[in-house]
Amino acid sequence: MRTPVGIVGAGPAGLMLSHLLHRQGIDSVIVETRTRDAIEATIRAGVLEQGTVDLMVATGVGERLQREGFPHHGFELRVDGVGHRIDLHGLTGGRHVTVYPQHEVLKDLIAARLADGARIVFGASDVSLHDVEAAPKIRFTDAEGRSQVLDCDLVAGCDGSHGICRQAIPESVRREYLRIYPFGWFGILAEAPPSAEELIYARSERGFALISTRSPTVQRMYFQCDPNDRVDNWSDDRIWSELQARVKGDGFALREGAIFQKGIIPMRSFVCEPMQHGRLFIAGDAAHTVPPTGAKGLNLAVADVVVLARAVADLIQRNDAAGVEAYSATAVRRVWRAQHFSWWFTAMMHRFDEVGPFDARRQRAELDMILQSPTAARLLAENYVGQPLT
Ligand code: FAS
Ligand code: PHB
Repeated sequence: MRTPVGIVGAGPAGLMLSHLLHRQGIDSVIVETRTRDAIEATIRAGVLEQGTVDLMVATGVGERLQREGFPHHGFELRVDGVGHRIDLHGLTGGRHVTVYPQHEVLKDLIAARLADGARIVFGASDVSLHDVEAAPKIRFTDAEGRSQVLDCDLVAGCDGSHGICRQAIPESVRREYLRIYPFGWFGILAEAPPSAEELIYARSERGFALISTRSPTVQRMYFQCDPNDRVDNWSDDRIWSELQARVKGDGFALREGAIFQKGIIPMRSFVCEPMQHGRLFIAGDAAHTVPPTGAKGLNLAVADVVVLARAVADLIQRNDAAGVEAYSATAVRRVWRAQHFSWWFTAMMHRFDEVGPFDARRQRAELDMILQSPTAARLLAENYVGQPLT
């Protein structure tokens, strides 16, 4: 098989890239290890920046998002049982976020790609990259067990944080930046009505909690936990009493329900530079991961491929290589901004057992600054809703 752009991975990065290239008349083939059903059932992100929503609407895949997504014009910072609203809309000149599950975004993108006649190879195995410097090839075994070779002009590595593409950038040129946090998030999905109109980010003596949502009947919640803890150490009763303890105050209590999914999410900040080597370009979690506190992961993946799609179109259609040559330098600027914000919000809202009394009080003072200074609150709001996609 031959295609101008071979894409490894059908997550938000790979699917959005294929979609944007298609809209510019450029063919691509996606090679994905998992099945369509598995991808469309993956519980992950839940918050879309305004830029991501605007892009989906502007490129014709936002119809269901506009119908079923929930615009959130603010969120609550709940500190030791007292709620403080962060007015995203007011503090950012009318911008907001939208709650719309990642797997619904993937369903919309896959449906659109297939309707446009795209080639998505689901259920591939033994995926490997070859000669990414000059004449890239993606070798894989398809779902029928046949070994295949995909010749490409360019390869986009959109295979997530545990994929193979990043490793194709030689260690001699690859620089990796890593921060591992001393805690994880215990995440649940529960059949329950919403406990609040907007998301609640809670900081308590017992640690962080996030009260998020998926729909009027399904709620998503997280609490800070020991990263090495085990899910089966936590009965549903123990989970609810822990969540209630972290948000209790001024008479507020969570509306409980049957928990039907639970898992522990590791927390780390990671960046790989450069995000390109020869004719290989990596995007999304393949190049960087953020702690989910700032809800940036999916949105950063989309931002990367907006830059990459334009650069690839310039190269293929106008023989102008400036964009692809500057891809990494362009994309990492936004990546580091989001890395800082995600670290800052995480550091401010989580409990760090190993910090001394000075840092504990300083952390609290930083939070008070957000609660008392509109300028500081605006900084939080602007980063939370995200920068417009260039
Ligand atoms: P993905 O990991 O989504 O996709 C990579 C794809 O590549 C997968 O389909 C995988 O099967 C495939 N693949 C892997 N190896 C392969 C190989 N060798 N060959 C072929 N295919 C291969 N982000 C937010 O913005 N907001 C949130 O609220 C949020 N919450 C999160 C909650 C959780 C629990 C987690 C884990 C993450 C969360 N994130 C959030 C971040 C998350 O959304 C990621 O940033 C996003 O999925 C990144 O998208 P991709 O880069 O496309 O990678
Ligand atoms: C989620 O709904 O999964 C979610 C929301 C906000 C975050 C992280 C995760 O910051």
